[in-house]
Amino acid sequence: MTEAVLGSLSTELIELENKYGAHNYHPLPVVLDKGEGVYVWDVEGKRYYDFLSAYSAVNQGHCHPKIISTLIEQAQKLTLTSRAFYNSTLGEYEKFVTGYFGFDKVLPMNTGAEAVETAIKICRKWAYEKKGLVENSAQIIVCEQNFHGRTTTIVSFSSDKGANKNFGPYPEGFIRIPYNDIDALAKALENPNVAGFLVEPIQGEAGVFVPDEGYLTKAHSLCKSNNVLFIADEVQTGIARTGKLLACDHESIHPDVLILGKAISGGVLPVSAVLCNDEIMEVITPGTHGSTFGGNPLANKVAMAALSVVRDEQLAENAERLGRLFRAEMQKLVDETELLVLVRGKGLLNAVVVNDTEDSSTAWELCVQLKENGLLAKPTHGNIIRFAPPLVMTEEQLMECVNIIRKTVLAFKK
Ligand code: IF1
Repeated sequence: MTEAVLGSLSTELIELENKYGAHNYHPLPVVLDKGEGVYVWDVEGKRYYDFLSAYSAVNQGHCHPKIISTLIEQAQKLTLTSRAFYNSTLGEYEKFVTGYFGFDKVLPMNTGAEAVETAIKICRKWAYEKKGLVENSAQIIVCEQNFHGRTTTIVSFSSDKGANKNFGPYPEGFIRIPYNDIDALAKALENPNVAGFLVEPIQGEAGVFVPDEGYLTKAHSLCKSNNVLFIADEVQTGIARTGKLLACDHESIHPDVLILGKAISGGVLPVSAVLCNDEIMEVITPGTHGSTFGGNPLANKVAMAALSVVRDEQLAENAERLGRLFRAEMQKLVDETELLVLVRGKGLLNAVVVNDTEDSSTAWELCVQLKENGLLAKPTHGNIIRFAPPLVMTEEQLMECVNIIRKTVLAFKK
Protein backbone atom coordinates (compact mmCIF):
# COMPACT_ATOMS: atom_id res chain seq x y z
CA MET A 1 0.00 0.00 0.00
CA THR A 2 1.60 3.31 -1.06
CA GLU A 3 1.68 5.64 1.94
CA ALA A 4 2.16 9.30 1.11
CA VAL A 5 5.18 11.26 2.32
CA LEU A 6 3.80 13.35 5.18
CA GLY A 7 5.00 16.60 6.75
CA SER A 8 6.32 16.40 10.30
CA LEU A 9 3.34 18.28 11.80
CA SER A 10 0.89 15.98 10.00
CA THR A 11 2.79 12.97 11.28
CA GLU A 12 2.79 14.31 14.83
CA LEU A 13 -0.95 15.02 14.77
CA ILE A 14 -1.80 11.63 13.26
CA GLU A 15 0.20 9.99 16.04
CA LEU A 16 -1.83 11.91 18.62
CA GLU A 17 -5.10 10.66 17.09
CA ASN A 18 -3.76 7.10 17.00
CA LYS A 19 -2.59 7.23 20.59
CA TYR A 20 -5.50 9.01 22.26
CA GLY A 21 -8.47 8.39 19.95
CA ALA A 22 -10.64 5.32 19.36
CA HIS A 23 -9.71 3.68 16.07
CA ASN A 24 -13.22 3.75 14.61
CA TYR A 25 -12.04 5.21 11.32
CA HIS A 26 -9.20 4.64 8.85
CA PRO A 27 -8.72 8.18 7.53
CA LEU A 28 -6.81 9.11 4.40
CA PRO A 29 -3.31 10.32 5.44
CA VAL A 30 -4.06 14.07 5.42
CA VAL A 31 -4.53 16.44 8.39
CA LEU A 32 -6.96 19.24 7.61
CA ASP A 33 -6.64 22.60 9.27
CA LYS A 34 -8.75 25.10 7.30
CA GLY A 35 -11.75 25.11 4.98
CA GLU A 36 -13.25 27.73 2.70
CA GLY A 37 -15.86 27.02 0.03
CA VAL A 38 -14.76 24.06 -2.10
CA TYR A 39 -11.23 24.09 -0.65
CA VAL A 40 -9.55 22.66 2.43
CA TRP A 41 -5.92 23.12 3.53
CA ASP A 42 -3.74 20.69 5.45
CA VAL A 43 -1.53 21.70 8.36
CA GLU A 44 1.41 22.18 6.00
CA GLY A 45 -0.65 24.69 4.04
CA LYS A 46 -1.31 22.50 0.98
CA ARG A 47 -4.70 23.20 -0.66
CA TYR A 48 -7.12 20.50 -1.84
CA TYR A 49 -10.47 20.33 -3.53
CA ASP A 50 -12.85 18.67 -1.08
CA PHE A 51 -14.74 15.95 -3.00
CA LEU A 52 -16.33 14.40 0.06
CA SER A 53 -17.95 17.51 1.64
CA ALA A 54 -17.85 15.84 5.08
CA TYR A 55 -20.20 13.15 3.73
CA SER A 56 -22.49 15.78 2.16
CA ALA A 57 -22.73 17.96 5.27
CA VAL A 58 -20.98 21.03 3.80
CA ASN A 59 -23.13 21.34 0.65
CA GLN A 60 -22.95 25.13 1.10
CA GLY A 61 -19.14 25.02 1.09
CA HIS A 62 -16.80 25.18 4.08
CA CYS A 63 -17.35 28.09 6.50
CA HIS A 64 -19.94 29.88 4.37
CA PRO A 65 -19.74 33.56 5.49
CA LYS A 66 -23.52 33.99 5.90
CA ILE A 67 -23.81 30.87 8.06
CA ILE A 68 -20.72 31.65 10.12
CA SER A 69 -21.80 35.25 10.79
CA THR A 70 -25.19 33.94 11.94
CA LEU A 71 -23.43 31.45 14.21
CA ILE A 72 -21.21 34.16 15.75
CA GLU A 73 -24.10 36.58 16.29
CA GLN A 74 -26.32 33.98 18.00
CA ALA A 75 -23.42 32.48 19.96
CA GLN A 76 -22.92 35.85 21.64
CA LYS A 77 -26.60 36.06 22.58
CA LEU A 78 -28.03 32.65 23.61
CA THR A 79 -26.84 29.16 22.68
CA LEU A 80 -28.94 26.71 24.70
CA THR A 81 -32.01 26.87 26.96
CA SER A 82 -33.22 23.24 26.81
CA ARG A 83 -36.91 22.73 25.93
CA ALA A 84 -37.88 23.18 29.58
CA PHE A 85 -38.60 26.74 28.47
CA TYR A 86 -39.68 28.37 25.24
CA ASN A 87 -37.04 30.34 23.35
CA SER A 88 -37.17 33.25 20.93
CA THR A 89 -35.80 31.31 17.92
CA LEU A 90 -37.59 27.93 17.96
CA GLY A 91 -41.05 28.99 16.76
CA GLU A 92 -39.49 31.11 14.01
CA TYR A 93 -37.33 28.15 12.90
CA GLU A 94 -40.19 25.64 13.07
CA LYS A 95 -42.38 27.89 10.91
CA PHE A 96 -39.49 28.42 8.48
CA VAL A 97 -38.44 24.77 8.08
CA THR A 98 -41.96 23.30 7.89
CA GLY A 99 -42.83 25.88 5.24
CA TYR A 100 -39.55 25.25 3.41
CA PHE A 101 -40.24 21.48 3.03
CA GLY A 102 -44.07 21.52 3.07
CA PHE A 103 -45.06 19.77 6.32
CA ASP A 104 -47.23 20.74 9.28
CA LYS A 105 -44.73 19.98 12.03
CA VAL A 106 -41.03 19.37 12.79
CA LEU A 107 -39.33 17.57 15.68
CA PRO A 108 -35.82 19.09 16.00
CA MET A 109 -32.94 16.76 16.91
CA ASN A 110 -29.13 16.85 16.51
CA THR A 111 -27.56 13.96 14.59
CA GLY A 112 -28.90 12.00 11.65
CA ALA A 113 -29.06 8.79 13.66
CA GLU A 114 -31.07 10.54 16.36
CA ALA A 115 -33.52 11.71 13.70
CA VAL A 116 -33.80 8.18 12.29
CA GLU A 117 -34.44 6.81 15.80
CA THR A 118 -37.04 9.55 16.31
CA ALA A 119 -38.76 8.60 13.05
CA ILE A 120 -38.83 4.93 14.13
CA LYS A 121 -40.44 5.92 17.46
CA ILE A 122 -43.03 8.16 15.74
CA CYS A 123 -43.84 5.42 13.21
CA ARG A 124 -44.35 2.78 15.90
CA LYS A 125 -46.45 5.08 18.13
CA TRP A 126 -48.57 6.07 15.13
CA ALA A 127 -49.05 2.35 14.28
CA TYR A 128 -50.40 1.55 17.76
CA GLU A 129 -52.41 4.71 18.38
CA LYS A 130 -53.69 5.51 14.87
CA LYS A 131 -53.42 2.36 12.74
CA GLY A 132 -54.57 0.16 15.61
CA LEU A 133 -51.79 -2.43 15.62
CA VAL A 134 -51.38 -4.52 18.75
CA GLU A 135 -48.67 -2.98 20.96
CA ASN A 136 -45.13 -4.34 20.28
CA SER A 137 -46.24 -5.94 17.00
CA ALA A 138 -45.17 -3.13 14.63
CA GLN A 139 -42.73 -4.03 11.82
CA ILE A 140 -40.71 -1.51 9.79
CA ILE A 141 -39.44 -2.53 6.36
CA VAL A 142 -35.86 -1.54 5.52
CA CYS A 143 -33.57 -2.33 2.58
CA GLU A 144 -30.49 -4.47 2.13
CA GLN A 145 -27.29 -2.36 2.05
CA ASN A 146 -29.05 0.41 3.99
CA PHE A 147 -27.20 3.01 6.00
CA HIS A 148 -29.19 4.97 8.56
CA GLY A 149 -26.66 5.59 11.34
CA ARG A 150 -24.75 3.79 14.05
CA THR A 151 -27.03 3.27 17.09
CA THR A 152 -27.61 -0.31 18.27
CA THR A 153 -31.18 -0.30 16.95
CA ILE A 154 -30.14 1.07 13.55
CA VAL A 155 -27.16 -1.27 13.08
CA SER A 156 -29.41 -4.18 14.10
CA PHE A 157 -31.08 -3.93 10.67
CA SER A 158 -27.89 -3.21 8.72
CA SER A 159 -26.75 -5.83 6.23
CA ASP A 160 -23.14 -4.69 6.78
CA LYS A 161 -21.55 -7.22 9.13
CA GLY A 162 -18.78 -4.72 9.90
CA ALA A 163 -21.42 -2.32 11.22
CA ASN A 164 -23.27 -4.72 13.51
CA LYS A 165 -21.05 -7.67 14.49
CA ASN A 166 -20.86 -8.12 18.27
CA PHE A 167 -23.25 -5.31 19.03
CA GLY A 168 -26.13 -7.67 19.88
CA PRO A 169 -28.57 -8.62 21.25
CA TYR A 170 -30.55 -6.83 18.59
CA PRO A 171 -34.04 -5.33 18.98
CA GLU A 172 -36.90 -6.81 16.90
CA GLY A 173 -39.36 -5.20 14.55
CA PHE A 174 -37.52 -4.80 11.24
CA ILE A 175 -37.92 -6.67 7.93
CA ARG A 176 -35.10 -6.38 5.36
CA ILE A 177 -35.88 -6.58 1.65
CA PRO A 178 -33.77 -6.01 -1.49
CA TYR A 179 -33.42 -2.35 -2.51
CA ASN A 180 -35.03 -1.24 -5.78
CA ASP A 181 -37.32 -4.33 -5.84
CA ILE A 182 -41.00 -3.37 -5.96
CA ASP A 183 -42.23 -6.99 -5.91
CA ALA A 184 -40.26 -7.65 -2.72
CA LEU A 185 -41.87 -4.57 -1.13
CA ALA A 186 -45.36 -5.60 -2.25
CA LYS A 187 -44.79 -9.06 -0.75
CA ALA A 188 -43.48 -7.64 2.54
CA LEU A 189 -46.52 -5.34 2.73
CA GLU A 190 -48.82 -8.38 2.88
CA ASN A 191 -47.83 -8.54 6.55
CA PRO A 192 -50.65 -6.64 8.34
CA ASN A 193 -48.26 -5.56 11.11
CA VAL A 194 -46.13 -3.39 8.86
CA ALA A 195 -46.10 0.22 10.14
CA GLY A 196 -43.55 1.89 7.91
CA PHE A 197 -41.05 1.63 5.04
CA LEU A 198 -37.73 3.34 5.85
CA VAL A 199 -35.70 4.01 2.70
CA GLU A 200 -32.85 6.12 1.31
CA PRO A 201 -34.00 7.61 -2.04
CA ILE A 202 -30.42 6.90 -3.21
CA GLN A 203 -28.25 4.53 -1.18
CA GLY A 204 -25.19 6.61 -0.33
CA GLU A 205 -22.80 4.49 1.71
CA ALA A 206 -23.68 1.37 -0.25
CA GLY A 207 -21.98 3.07 -3.18
CA VAL A 208 -24.45 5.64 -4.58
CA PHE A 209 -27.05 3.19 -5.82
CA VAL A 210 -29.72 5.10 -7.77
CA PRO A 211 -32.93 3.06 -7.94
CA ASP A 212 -34.84 2.59 -11.21
CA GLU A 213 -36.92 5.54 -12.41
CA GLY A 214 -40.36 5.14 -10.81
CA TYR A 215 -39.26 2.90 -7.93
CA LEU A 216 -39.92 5.58 -5.32
CA THR A 217 -43.28 6.46 -6.86
CA LYS A 218 -44.44 2.82 -6.87
CA ALA A 219 -43.11 2.27 -3.34
CA HIS A 220 -44.86 5.39 -2.09
CA SER A 221 -48.11 4.32 -3.73
CA LEU A 222 -47.88 0.78 -2.30
CA CYS A 223 -47.34 2.24 1.18
CA LYS A 224 -50.33 4.53 0.75
CA SER A 225 -52.62 1.70 -0.30
CA ASN A 226 -51.47 -0.42 2.65
CA ASN A 227 -51.76 2.39 5.24
CA VAL A 228 -48.00 2.20 5.87
CA LEU A 229 -45.81 5.28 6.44
CA PHE A 230 -43.30 6.08 3.69
CA ILE A 231 -40.25 7.32 5.65
CA ALA A 232 -37.56 9.00 3.52
CA ASP A 233 -34.08 9.18 5.00
CA GLU A 234 -32.69 12.24 3.17
CA VAL A 235 -29.86 12.86 5.61
CA GLN A 236 -27.35 12.45 2.79
CA THR A 237 -29.48 12.92 -0.36
CA GLY A 238 -31.38 15.97 0.88
CA ILE A 239 -30.54 19.69 0.92
CA ALA A 240 -29.97 19.96 -2.86
CA ARG A 241 -27.25 17.27 -3.06
CA THR A 242 -28.89 15.27 -5.89
CA GLY A 243 -29.93 18.25 -8.03
CA LYS A 244 -33.33 18.82 -6.37
CA LEU A 245 -34.05 20.10 -2.88
CA LEU A 246 -34.89 16.50 -1.92
CA ALA A 247 -34.10 13.33 -3.85
CA CYS A 248 -37.83 12.50 -3.51
CA ASP A 249 -38.53 15.60 -5.62
CA HIS A 250 -37.11 13.82 -8.70
CA GLU A 251 -40.31 11.74 -8.63
CA SER A 252 -42.50 14.43 -7.06
CA ILE A 253 -43.35 12.25 -4.08
CA HIS A 254 -44.05 13.72 -0.66
CA PRO A 255 -42.93 11.29 2.08
CA ASP A 256 -45.15 10.77 5.15
CA VAL A 257 -42.06 11.27 7.31
CA LEU A 258 -38.95 13.18 6.16
CA ILE A 259 -35.61 12.75 7.94
CA LEU A 260 -32.96 15.47 7.48
CA GLY A 261 -29.47 16.07 8.88
CA LYS A 262 -25.95 17.00 7.72
CA ALA A 263 -26.26 19.99 5.37
CA ILE A 264 -29.42 21.35 7.04
CA SER A 265 -26.82 23.25 9.11
CA GLY A 266 -24.21 23.59 6.35
CA GLY A 267 -21.94 21.35 8.42
CA VAL A 268 -21.46 24.11 11.00
CA LEU A 269 -22.91 22.15 13.94
CA PRO A 270 -25.07 19.01 14.37
CA VAL A 271 -28.67 19.70 13.37
CA SER A 272 -31.26 17.14 12.30
CA ALA A 273 -35.01 17.12 11.93
CA VAL A 274 -38.03 14.88 11.46
CA LEU A 275 -40.93 16.44 9.56
CA CYS A 276 -44.47 15.09 9.14
CA ASN A 277 -48.07 16.28 9.20
CA ASP A 278 -50.28 16.77 12.24
CA GLU A 279 -52.13 13.44 12.06
CA ILE A 280 -48.79 11.66 12.51
CA MET A 281 -46.85 14.10 14.74
CA GLU A 282 -49.72 14.43 17.21
CA VAL A 283 -48.80 11.02 18.68
CA ILE A 284 -45.82 12.83 20.25
CA THR A 285 -46.98 14.39 23.53
CA PRO A 286 -45.06 15.98 26.43
CA GLY A 287 -42.61 13.52 27.95
CA THR A 288 -42.71 11.00 25.07
CA HIS A 289 -39.54 12.23 23.35
CA GLY A 290 -36.82 14.84 23.85
CA SER A 291 -33.19 15.95 23.62
CA THR A 292 -31.03 18.39 25.56
CA PHE A 293 -29.80 20.20 22.44
CA GLY A 294 -32.72 19.55 20.08
CA GLY A 295 -34.09 22.89 18.83
CA ASN A 296 -31.41 25.00 20.48
CA PRO A 297 -31.17 28.68 19.46
CA LEU A 298 -27.77 28.28 17.81
CA ALA A 299 -28.99 25.36 15.70
CA ASN A 300 -32.22 27.13 14.80
CA LYS A 301 -30.53 30.29 13.51
CA VAL A 302 -27.74 28.39 11.74
CA ALA A 303 -30.21 26.05 10.01
CA MET A 304 -32.31 28.97 8.75
CA ALA A 305 -29.18 30.63 7.36
CA ALA A 306 -27.93 27.36 5.81
CA LEU A 307 -31.27 26.64 4.13
CA SER A 308 -31.52 30.24 2.91
CA VAL A 309 -28.12 29.88 1.23
CA VAL A 310 -29.34 26.74 -0.59
CA ARG A 311 -32.30 28.68 -1.99
CA ASP A 312 -30.61 32.06 -2.60
CA GLU A 313 -27.57 30.55 -4.34
CA GLN A 314 -29.71 28.04 -6.32
CA LEU A 315 -27.53 25.15 -5.18
CA ALA A 316 -29.93 22.45 -6.39
CA GLU A 317 -29.86 23.84 -9.93
CA ASN A 318 -26.08 24.11 -9.77
CA ALA A 319 -25.78 20.53 -8.54
CA GLU A 320 -28.05 19.30 -11.34
CA ARG A 321 -26.06 21.09 -14.04
CA LEU A 322 -22.57 20.30 -12.74
CA GLY A 323 -23.57 16.72 -11.94
CA ARG A 324 -24.49 16.06 -15.57
CA LEU A 325 -21.19 17.59 -16.70
CA PHE A 326 -19.22 15.53 -14.16
CA ARG A 327 -20.84 12.23 -15.16
CA ALA A 328 -20.33 12.99 -18.86
CA GLU A 329 -16.62 13.68 -18.27
CA MET A 330 -16.23 10.60 -16.07
CA GLN A 331 -17.96 8.47 -18.71
CA LYS A 332 -15.32 9.60 -21.24
CA LEU A 333 -12.65 8.45 -18.79
CA VAL A 334 -14.45 5.12 -18.20
CA ASP A 335 -14.47 4.59 -21.97
CA GLU A 336 -10.75 5.37 -22.11
CA THR A 337 -9.33 3.22 -19.34
CA GLU A 338 -9.64 -0.34 -18.03
CA LEU A 339 -9.22 0.99 -14.50
CA LEU A 340 -12.79 2.35 -14.18
CA VAL A 341 -15.94 0.31 -14.79
CA LEU A 342 -18.76 2.85 -14.53
CA VAL A 343 -19.92 6.15 -13.12
CA ARG A 344 -23.35 6.64 -11.49
CA GLY A 345 -25.19 9.20 -9.44
CA LYS A 346 -27.55 12.13 -9.43
CA GLY A 347 -26.71 15.80 -9.06
CA LEU A 348 -23.40 16.06 -7.23
CA LEU A 349 -23.73 12.72 -5.45
CA ASN A 350 -21.71 10.47 -7.74
CA ALA A 351 -19.44 7.45 -7.56
CA VAL A 352 -17.11 5.58 -9.88
CA VAL A 353 -16.62 1.83 -9.65
CA VAL A 354 -12.99 0.78 -9.89
CA ASN A 355 -12.14 -2.32 -11.90
CA ASP A 356 -10.96 -4.46 -9.01
CA THR A 357 -12.37 -6.68 -6.30
CA GLU A 358 -14.16 -5.20 -3.29
CA ASP A 359 -11.31 -6.26 -0.99
CA SER A 360 -8.60 -4.75 -3.21
CA SER A 361 -6.73 -1.62 -2.18
CA THR A 362 -6.92 -0.08 -5.66
CA ALA A 363 -9.65 2.46 -4.84
CA TRP A 364 -7.81 3.45 -1.67
CA GLU A 365 -4.51 3.86 -3.52
CA LEU A 366 -6.23 5.89 -6.21
CA CYS A 367 -7.55 8.18 -3.46
CA VAL A 368 -4.04 8.53 -2.02
CA GLN A 369 -2.80 9.55 -5.48
CA LEU A 370 -5.73 11.95 -5.89
CA LYS A 371 -4.71 13.51 -2.58
CA GLU A 372 -1.16 13.92 -3.81
CA ASN A 373 -2.64 15.68 -6.85
CA GLY A 374 -4.80 18.04 -4.75
CA LEU A 375 -8.23 16.38 -4.57
CA LEU A 376 -9.72 14.62 -1.55
CA ALA A 377 -12.12 11.73 -2.03
CA LYS A 378 -12.57 8.42 -0.23
CA PRO A 379 -13.78 4.95 -1.19
CA THR A 380 -17.15 3.95 0.25
CA HIS A 381 -17.13 0.17 0.03
CA GLY A 382 -13.99 -1.42 -1.32
CA ASN A 383 -13.83 -0.57 -4.99
CA ILE A 384 -16.26 2.37 -5.14
CA ILE A 385 -15.07 5.98 -4.88
CA ARG A 386 -17.71 8.56 -3.94
CA PHE A 387 -17.29 12.02 -5.52
CA ALA A 388 -19.38 14.66 -3.76
CA PRO A 389 -17.99 18.22 -3.83
CA PRO A 390 -19.70 21.20 -2.19
CA LEU A 391 -22.63 22.42 -4.32
CA VAL A 392 -21.16 25.93 -4.58
CA MET A 393 -18.53 24.68 -7.06
CA THR A 394 -18.15 26.57 -10.35
CA GLU A 395 -17.94 24.90 -13.74
CA GLU A 396 -14.31 26.02 -14.04
CA GLN A 397 -13.42 24.44 -10.68
CA LEU A 398 -15.27 21.25 -11.61
CA MET A 399 -13.36 20.94 -14.87
CA GLU A 400 -10.09 21.44 -12.99
CA CYS A 401 -11.13 18.55 -10.73
CA VAL A 402 -12.11 16.41 -13.71
CA ASN A 403 -8.61 16.99 -15.08
CA ILE A 404 -7.02 16.04 -11.74
CA ILE A 405 -9.05 12.81 -11.67
CA ARG A 406 -8.25 12.09 -15.31
CA LYS A 407 -4.52 12.73 -14.87
CA THR A 408 -4.42 10.56 -11.74
CA VAL A 409 -6.35 7.66 -13.24
CA LEU A 410 -4.38 7.59 -16.50
CA ALA A 411 -1.06 7.72 -14.63
CA PHE A 412 -2.09 5.14 -12.01
CA LYS A 413 0.11 2.07 -11.64
CA LYS A 414 -1.20 -0.70 -9.37
C1 IF1 B 1 -20.18 7.11 9.51
C2 IF1 B 1 -22.15 8.50 4.20
C3 IF1 B 1 -22.34 6.71 5.83
C4 IF1 B 1 -26.57 8.72 6.44
C5 IF1 B 1 -27.94 8.47 6.23
C6 IF1 B 1 -28.39 8.68 8.54
C7 IF1 B 1 -27.04 8.93 8.81
C8 IF1 B 1 -26.10 8.96 7.75
C9 IF1 B 1 -28.46 8.22 4.83
C10 IF1 B 1 -26.62 9.16 10.25
C11 IF1 B 1 -24.67 9.23 8.06
C12 IF1 B 1 -22.38 9.33 7.57
C13 IF1 B 1 -21.98 8.68 8.85
C14 IF1 B 1 -20.52 8.34 8.73
C15 IF1 B 1 -20.24 8.16 7.26
C16 IF1 B 1 -21.38 8.82 6.55
C17 IF1 B 1 -21.99 7.94 5.56
F1 IF1 B 1 -22.91 7.76 3.44
F2 IF1 B 1 -22.70 9.69 4.39
F3 IF1 B 1 -20.94 8.56 3.70
F4 IF1 B 1 -21.87 6.09 6.77
F5 IF1 B 1 -23.14 6.08 5.06
N1 IF1 B 1 -28.81 8.45 7.28
N2 IF1 B 1 -23.77 9.09 7.19
O1 IF1 B 1 -25.69 8.73 5.39
O2 IF1 B 1 -26.28 10.50 10.44
O3 IF1 B 1 -25.73 10.20 12.86
O4 IF1 B 1 -23.88 10.40 11.20
O5 IF1 B 1 -25.33 12.39 11.70
O6 IF1 B 1 -20.90 6.77 10.44
O7 IF1 B 1 -19.14 6.49 9.17
P1 IF1 B 1 -25.25 10.88 11.61
